[in-house]
Amino acid sequence: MSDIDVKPETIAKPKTKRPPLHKVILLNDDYTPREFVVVVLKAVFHTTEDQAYDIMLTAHQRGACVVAVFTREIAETKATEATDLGRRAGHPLTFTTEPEE
Ligand code: TYC
Repeated sequence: MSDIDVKPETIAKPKTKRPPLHKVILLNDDYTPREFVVVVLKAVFHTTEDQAYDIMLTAHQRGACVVAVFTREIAETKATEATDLGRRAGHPLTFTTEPEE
């Protein structure tokens, strides 16, 4: 065994800190057709039909549903893209983002 004393603070820490994650949240509204919400979830978030239906139904029944989590920029881009698909079709469909605790 070596007599050299290596203090913990002199040992380099691997820099593996992950970036903070942000939730994309689907908000319910009274006007967007259910099937349109499912189409948008599949197109933007690459869910299956069944996953999209479950997410849509949760938002419909509870007012909102977390769709997925991403790094901030990806979450914001996807929320904007999904909201814009609704706007272009004349629907009030809205996706927001918030940092994960
Ligand atoms: N509530 C809408 C309706 O009854 C359907 C809907 C579900 C809209 C989820 C938005 O995030 C939503 N047509």
